[in-house]
Amino acid sequence: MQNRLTLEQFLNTQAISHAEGLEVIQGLTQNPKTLPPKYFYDSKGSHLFEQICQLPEYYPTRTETAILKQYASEIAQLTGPCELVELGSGSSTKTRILLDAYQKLEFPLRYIPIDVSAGMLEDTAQKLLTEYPSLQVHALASTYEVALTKLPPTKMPTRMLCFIGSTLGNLDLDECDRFFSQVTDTLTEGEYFLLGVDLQKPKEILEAAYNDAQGITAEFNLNLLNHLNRRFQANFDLSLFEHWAFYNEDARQIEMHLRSLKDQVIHLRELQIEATFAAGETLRTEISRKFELQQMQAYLQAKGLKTLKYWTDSRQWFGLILAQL
Ligand code: AVI
Repeated sequence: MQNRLTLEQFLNTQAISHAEGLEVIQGLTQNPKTLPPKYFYDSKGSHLFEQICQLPEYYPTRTETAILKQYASEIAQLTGPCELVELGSGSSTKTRILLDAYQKLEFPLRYIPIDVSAGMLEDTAQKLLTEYPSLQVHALASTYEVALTKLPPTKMPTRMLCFIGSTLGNLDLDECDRFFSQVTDTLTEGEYFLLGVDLQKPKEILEAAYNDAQGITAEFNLNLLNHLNRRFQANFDLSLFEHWAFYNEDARQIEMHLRSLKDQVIHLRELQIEATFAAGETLRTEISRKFELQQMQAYLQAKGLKTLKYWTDSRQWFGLILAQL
């Protein structure tokens, strides 16, 4: 089994990269305070996210899964034999639907999962190798930006870069533009891009999805502070912050924040800084943009990615787009 798995690490697990240090210093000292959502995903955060995906209120995973189940074989037929590269692969649950479809057509299976959680990546890769006896896995423990510069040479006739789960929604417009420049620089002409996007819908449904009754999303949000405590030797007290998520209708995005319950000063020893929070002040930890299918296709087109086909569910809550460079 060993020679069917390659695992490469491109993460700074011990040393804190200069860029990350600066990012955190800037994010915690500016007004308003913000941090990128990648800080959710330590090992506990990755597991909490898996739990979120099962919540009754969190419709995106269930809806995208149903679309994939219905159309995976059509996707496989459209691309033909194809190497699957997945950004933010997590437990690869939805990817199995694609792998099944390619396997059913007797296409060779090669999968390049990319995730910042090295533990989750390795566990998942081992499980997949047992489940798919002919599968080859080349896993990259990495951020997207680095991974796209480190992709192994293709061993198949073509590649499909999968960015499902509406993770695109967690990037702001500038980040999105930079991301697509990197994607189109990485893919060669004729290669595919599979994109899953969460669509606009009534505010009540959106807000319920990010304020679940069991409080798992709140735990996920607060766990970011634990991650910072460990990573940067900080002293955040989780009981002195609360989860706050709402739909910003003008920006068409869910915003997740952590709100300080009192005036407090946080020390981040590793970065040699103090972050001052006033009572009620918030740290924005995530945006989750909600899209419109037509607009997204036009956006992709402007970036050089032509939509071959798109699919949605009966309520039009989620969209899946297959595009080609
Ligand atoms: C990973 N990402 C697409 C999720 C989302 O819905 O934006 C992250 C998440 N945050 C809270 N719940 C789920």
